Amino acid sequence: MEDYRMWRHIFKLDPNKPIDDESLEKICESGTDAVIVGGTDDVTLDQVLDLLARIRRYEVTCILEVSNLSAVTPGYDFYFIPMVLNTENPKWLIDYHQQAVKEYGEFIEWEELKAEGYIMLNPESKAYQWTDSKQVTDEDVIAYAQVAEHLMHLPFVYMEYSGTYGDVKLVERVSEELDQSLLIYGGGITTKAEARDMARHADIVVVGNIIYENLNAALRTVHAVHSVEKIKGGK
Ligand code: 1GP
Repeated sequence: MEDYRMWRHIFKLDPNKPIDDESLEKICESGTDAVIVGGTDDVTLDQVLDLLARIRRYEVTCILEVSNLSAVTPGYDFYFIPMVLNTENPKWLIDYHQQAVKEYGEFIEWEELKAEGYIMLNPESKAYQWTDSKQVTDEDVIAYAQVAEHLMHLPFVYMEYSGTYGDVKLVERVSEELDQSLLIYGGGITTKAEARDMARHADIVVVGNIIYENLNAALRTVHAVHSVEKIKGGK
């Protein structure tokens, strides 16, 4: 199985946004470490199957980020399971997960599942609003990251700024707290410099929207991320 602890760059494809074959080929052959298929809502099984079949023409590791139980299919390399740490509604933290296991537990290959402790940080984003997330201070964020690592032993902590570029200083502070959980940064990356600045502190940088707005700019982030060393060791 892929050593996800070595990954640095991931492209996230939104099943609700069309992408032509040529662009998809460029994404899959870009040298990125993995491609995530994931959207906030309205994700259908047809879309998830269609992207799976098209991405499977290439060698790249292919991940489904599960947001909707009716849109899950076998065949992906990994299934990333968001657990929203700063939600006000426990269904986004644990209830949907428990219900899914109750219903499908016997089919689950547990080693393909990886939990992501999400910290939603852009109140304007659909993901933040959809998951009933609440506003948090920097100290709250640090504490959530500590809970994720020390109490929950999650493989990933995901600082989710979806749609807006985040606070590099805060990403750096969270990074300094984590020794075991890998830090994923996602949100608003449009340039090489932005990608590089986050890659100095985050283990993994996720690039989403810009794929659909400026494909070449998106492709340039792969090399940008791979060309910088993460500052803090420990992992
Ligand atoms: C979204 O974190 C990802 O879940 C990436 O964010 O779409 O803003 O790049 P962007």
